[in-house]
Amino acid sequence: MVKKKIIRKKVKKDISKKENSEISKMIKSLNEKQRGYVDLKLKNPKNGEYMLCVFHLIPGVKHNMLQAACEMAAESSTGTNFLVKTETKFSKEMNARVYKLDLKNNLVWVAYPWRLFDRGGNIQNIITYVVGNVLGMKEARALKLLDIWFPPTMLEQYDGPSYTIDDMRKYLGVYDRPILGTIIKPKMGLTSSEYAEVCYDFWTGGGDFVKNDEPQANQDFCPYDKMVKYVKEAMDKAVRETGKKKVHSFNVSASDYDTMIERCEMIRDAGFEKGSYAFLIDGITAGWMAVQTLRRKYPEVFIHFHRASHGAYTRPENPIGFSVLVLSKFARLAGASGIHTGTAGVGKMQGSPKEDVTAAKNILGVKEMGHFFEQSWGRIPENDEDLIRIVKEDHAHHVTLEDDNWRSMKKCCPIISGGLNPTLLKPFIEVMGNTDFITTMGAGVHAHPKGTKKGATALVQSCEAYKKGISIEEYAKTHKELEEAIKFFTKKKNPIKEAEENEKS
Ligand code: CAP
Ligand code: MG
Ligand code: MG
Repeated sequence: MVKKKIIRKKVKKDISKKENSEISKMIKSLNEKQRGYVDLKLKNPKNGEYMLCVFHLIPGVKHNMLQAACEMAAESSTGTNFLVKTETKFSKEMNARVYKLDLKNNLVWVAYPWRLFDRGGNIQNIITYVVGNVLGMKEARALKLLDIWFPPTMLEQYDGPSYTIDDMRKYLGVYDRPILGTIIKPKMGLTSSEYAEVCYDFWTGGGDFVKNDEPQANQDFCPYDKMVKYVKEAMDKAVRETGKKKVHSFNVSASDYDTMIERCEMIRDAGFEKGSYAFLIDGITAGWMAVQTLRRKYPEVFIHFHRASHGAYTRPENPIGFSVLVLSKFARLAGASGIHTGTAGVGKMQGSPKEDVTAAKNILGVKEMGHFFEQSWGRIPENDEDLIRIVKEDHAHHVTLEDDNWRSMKKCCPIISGGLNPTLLKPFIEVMGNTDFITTMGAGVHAHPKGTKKGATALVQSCEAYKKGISIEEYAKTHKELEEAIKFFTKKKNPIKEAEENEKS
């Protein structure tokens, strides 16, 4: 055994020696401009000055790995394709710098002075830098931002979530289980009253939470104001009949700011009590400005980030873009109360436990390991007077550390959806490892042989079975709706095996 260890150690040492000599050759190949964007001896990148990124990078034909990395660091911070005469001593201090390389795995670590970014906490600005022009650069055949790390002083500039799943749990009186939700289906085409009918059926079947689907807006066959009105009536009726609080997440995405706000105000004027409604925003297509506007204008509302179109950046087979983890971390920074993080391949969407569960855990926890960085979302080091002074003096939009020395960004909850059904709830919880999420099942409820109400009841029963530690098959013997769901939805293959096979493929 010991012999094997020594050999392994020796092999590792030889590889790093070989890698180091390759890197020193690459350093010599850099032109004057590129040399301004590398510092492989950067002391303590986590000193609080830098936001750190890890990219997967495959260089274009004309560049070696380090040259391509420096070109990418330049274009994503202060530079362009030539060294300009207008550079100053200070502007060079704002250069992003490549500080680590892993040639074997095509990985590049880049430190961004976070003073580069728009003060007051602007996510759109950061994304425009680090996954903006660079995604179109010839110097990179593959460029994907895999993980990102924010220093405590930078975190202080960002809102983070305000109304969280904990507040929703208090409102609903739902604690030790996922919040059980649905998306009304068909995705589009119901009239406002038909839409509200389906909400009523789900809520009286035992469900907690209903969301609009991502394309819901002000279609002529389902006018927004009527949809809001009828949903309110349906909710009031369901609350009366069940004695349980209910929540509806309204899609407020719109063509422009005023229309988005008009929709938010329409919902609030319809008489929904605080906690009974959430604002859903198509964060990728409506944009980060919309997400942050909702967070800042409505801190007492659950901001629900739907991520339609994210696949263009995040699908594992895409060589260009960013990971689900990165998207989810940005959503927490922006102040989304919850974001869809995927079903780890258990549902219908492409995904994997490694990708989706890592993202889900990183937006829930106060300190979590990502793909490369351990991100603490909390406590500024009390012993670091300088950092605290800078933060206090900073003219950011909100003063921090004024009267408390504990400052943790609140949790952003995973919203788990996409091809799930009652037979997949337990398998997903086992992959996830906790029940601190909202699950929304569309077809998984409305395709139930006996319709929405029974579909909701089957979902509730599958959750009851999980809580009792009984298999759904066993529980179905005395719970008809679940029995019918199992018959209808059961896939031949085990969903976990399928997820693992997906991951390998
Ligand atoms: C789910 C869904 C959601 C997806 C989005 C849909 O419906 O409404 O938009 O969950 O994917 O339109 O597909 P089903 P993700 O439950 O009928 O699949 O959650 O991965 O962002
Ligand atoms: Mg949808
Ligand atoms: Mg999903």
